[in-house]
Amino acid sequence: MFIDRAKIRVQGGNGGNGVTAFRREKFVPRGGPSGGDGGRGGDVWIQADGSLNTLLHLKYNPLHIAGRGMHGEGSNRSGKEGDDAIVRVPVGTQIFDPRTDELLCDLEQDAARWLAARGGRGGFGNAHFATSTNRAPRYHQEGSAGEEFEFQLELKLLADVGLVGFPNAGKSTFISTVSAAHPKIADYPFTTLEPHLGVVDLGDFRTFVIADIPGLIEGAHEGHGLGDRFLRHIERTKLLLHLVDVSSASGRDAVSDYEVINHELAAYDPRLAERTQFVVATKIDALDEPERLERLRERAEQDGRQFFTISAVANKGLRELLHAIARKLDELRTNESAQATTHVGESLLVGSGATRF
Ligand SMILES: Nc1nc2c(ncn2[C@@H]2O[C@H](COP(=O)(O)OP(=O)(O)OP(=O)(O)O)[C@@H](O)[C@H]2O)c(=O)[nH]1
Ligand SMILES: [Mg+2]
Repeated sequence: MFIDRAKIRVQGGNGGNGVTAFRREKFVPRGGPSGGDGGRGGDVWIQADGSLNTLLHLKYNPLHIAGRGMHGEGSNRSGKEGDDAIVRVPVGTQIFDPRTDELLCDLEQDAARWLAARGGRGGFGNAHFATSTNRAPRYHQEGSAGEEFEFQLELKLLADVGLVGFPNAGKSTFISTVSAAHPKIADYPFTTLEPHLGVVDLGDFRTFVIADIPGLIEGAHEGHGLGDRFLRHIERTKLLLHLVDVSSASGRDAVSDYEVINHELAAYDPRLAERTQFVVATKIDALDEPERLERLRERAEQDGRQFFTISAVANKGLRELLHAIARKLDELRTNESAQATTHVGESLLVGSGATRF
């Protein structure tokens, strides 16, 4: 089962207590204070793990407590530190404060980690308190409690390319042909009930990640079909592949399908509707009315969108499409970094303008 929201409670380990003790040895009549310090409690970390893709494991296991520090002992022995607890989450998990909905951290990289709760300090033993005027203190300090918090976790999968389209458009067939992902495929709507990621490898270190999500239908933004909540998993993609079934067997109108999906994208988030979109006519091996294809091509061109035709089953048009995706991603990435540089440049300009005054 795929779960993309979970609430967890984290608790740093309590610090160990210091201890009051005195040296007792033969021939040492009045041994000094020798009570050691308590150990620190362990911390709780939330850490991204590339091998996970759901928050399911946290749904039924919401409490995470780090190890407590051991108490200090005689002979100036400090207590052992508590072990850290590590809460593993998929890459792309965001951590929110459930009281304010503030985003606290976005774990976008594998192995990135965030300190969620600090362990308590260990208490000092009596040896710590010995001074020239008080050589035999008979007190020690208790350890302090670890921090305790609740966090809301939300997974937004990280992919370069998102697949959108009606149920049965051929999204899962496409991703399973071009990557190692194996979502279920069948000739009924809503076969895919959860998102899947697939890595496409074009060789020469050119790889990108595609996300397949459940199909959308008219009114998805009002909860029709499976609703539009899975769109959050393509929010962070750079490019959308809009798959439209143009085969006559579909019994659907390709142009109206195309418009409905774009309408749903806009209703979910206008920025998603503006994202670079390739329009991809699918199942062209089963195309027996070419005008269906041509009408869709014209409609896509009207919107200034690149148009492709494929058949995942007959392996037609896939290579061209994949290479076009790789080129587009390169271009989008270059633009992004160029924009970042102008930003720096602009702020410098503003700075120098101000000093002229
Ligand atoms: N003839 C033909 N059939 C295809 C092609 N691609 C997919 N299909 C068939 O179309 C049906 C639906 O394919 P899926 O890949 O499950 O479609 P989907 O878009 O993932 O559907 P949902 O998961 O329900 O949203 C299946 O019966 C596939 O075999 C194709 O290129 N040619
Ligand atoms: Mg599917």
